[in-house]
Amino acid sequence: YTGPIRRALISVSDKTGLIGFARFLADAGVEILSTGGSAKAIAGAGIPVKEVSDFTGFPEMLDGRVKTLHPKVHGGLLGIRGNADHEAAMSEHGIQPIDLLVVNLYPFEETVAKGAGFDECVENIDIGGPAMIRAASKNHAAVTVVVDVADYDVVKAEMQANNGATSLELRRRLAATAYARTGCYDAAISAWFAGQLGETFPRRMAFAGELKQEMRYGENPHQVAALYATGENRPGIAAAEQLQGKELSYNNFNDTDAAFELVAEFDETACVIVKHANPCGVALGSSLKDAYLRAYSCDTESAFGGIVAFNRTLDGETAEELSKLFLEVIIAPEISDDARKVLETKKNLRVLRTGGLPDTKVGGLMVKNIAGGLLVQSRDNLLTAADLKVVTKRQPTGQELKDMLFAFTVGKHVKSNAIVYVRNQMTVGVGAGQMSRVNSSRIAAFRAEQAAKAAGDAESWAKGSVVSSDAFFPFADGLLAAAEAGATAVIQPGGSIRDEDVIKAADDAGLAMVFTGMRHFRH
Ligand code: 93A
Repeated sequence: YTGPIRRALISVSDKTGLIGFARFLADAGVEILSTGGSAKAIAGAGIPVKEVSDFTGFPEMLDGRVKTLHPKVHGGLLGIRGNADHEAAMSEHGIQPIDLLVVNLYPFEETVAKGAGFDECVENIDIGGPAMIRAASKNHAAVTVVVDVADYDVVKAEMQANNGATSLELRRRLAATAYARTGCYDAAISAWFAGQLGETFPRRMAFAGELKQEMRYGENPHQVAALYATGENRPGIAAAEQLQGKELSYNNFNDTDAAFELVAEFDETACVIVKHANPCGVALGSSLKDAYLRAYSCDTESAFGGIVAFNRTLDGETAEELSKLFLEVIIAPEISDDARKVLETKKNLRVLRTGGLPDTKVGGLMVKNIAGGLLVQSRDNLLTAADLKVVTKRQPTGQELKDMLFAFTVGKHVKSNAIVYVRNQMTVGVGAGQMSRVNSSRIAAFRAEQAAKAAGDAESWAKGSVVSSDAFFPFADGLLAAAEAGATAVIQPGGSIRDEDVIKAADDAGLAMVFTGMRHFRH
């Protein structure tokens, strides 16, 4: 049977749009069955409705845990239309077909998100709803299933255009959506449960996400791409509000994430400029404008077409400076009205506000695809500050120590091998993504010379700087390259079998060096 919809079962927690849709169905001559709260809302609007308990002849019971779990409901959803055996069994048992199922589930995800206790979360695990959704979807040859308020309109439009019937194509599409919904629902429940048990790696893991945006292309034009929001309660790029500009591209999302996660590491006023997911300038400043200008001066060449992130409200005077450069994205917790006015004239420039800064210390898992699997690890959410060990004869000065911690923090966000030169709370040279540490050192030193040149200074900005390495120096050469460039102090994890050689080289060169005991590879 694929004729007009004659009987619908409606059971919804989110009652948005319910009355309008129910009225449309009633006017189309559809008999409406419904559960307690939904039935009450429908009847309250003066629309004819039959309680499911009247339909099944069985009361809702056990505090609503058993409402729709009845053969008259599931038989009505599952019986194959036009199958003689099924139809005989249905009529023998007084089972009437249900052609349309409208269900949205108990708000389990929202209950967890609002921090509810264990029992309340458990009580919000919907059983009857998913059972009906899965039954109706299996029988999509005849049954239309709606799990999303946003789909009321397409069903209505098809019924109107089609004498009250829906097309097989739409029913299949809705069934696919419905299984995705129950899949994500169970993924959320299982993730929550694993968390309650303290299990980081349960035997099976499902990842739930909601399509937020399809992009014109991926990392390259021949790749397709989309953003799925995980619903994590974390201010950041996926949940940011875009105030102006072109749609964000895949690379924009990736780079902006890198920039914002780094700038959020600092308590002081800071600015980060990112290109190709690596910071090309990071600085603290006496003001936001000062931070930006200092970050920019680190590498004026690479900053062109870059992503700029701030950890303070973007103000007008900083926006004036930003508007002098071609940029792809600006992101900040808040954007002041003055700044908005200044940036408005740049139609293509993407401006994002996140409403806050993420807690960079928070835990959680990170996922990366490999052939045939997913690599999962905890976030690199730690940074040693208390545990520094001075290993050289010379103690670092207070300023060196401050700069070393700044450099090591930046280094955590630079692709390995990562070498970062810092002077006075700003990067002066970044060496990223090289296969040999000594080459990263050379590149960083070269960048410090270029920065000096661009500023009209005779002496490399590496002079009097400190240098950070994301992993230990396996040989003295990387360290010697830094000393040669003019660095006076070194921060690195330590732990090489040649640590003694490296320490001796540092002592010979008069450097101060601290070991953090913690490595920060990033690939
Ligand atoms: O507790 S349940 O798992 N048991 C059921 O038999 C059942 N049937 C529908 N929850 C059940 N539902 C859910 O009730 C629906 O998925 C919907 O979210 C909610 C609607 O309840 P009401 O109409 O009373 O507001």
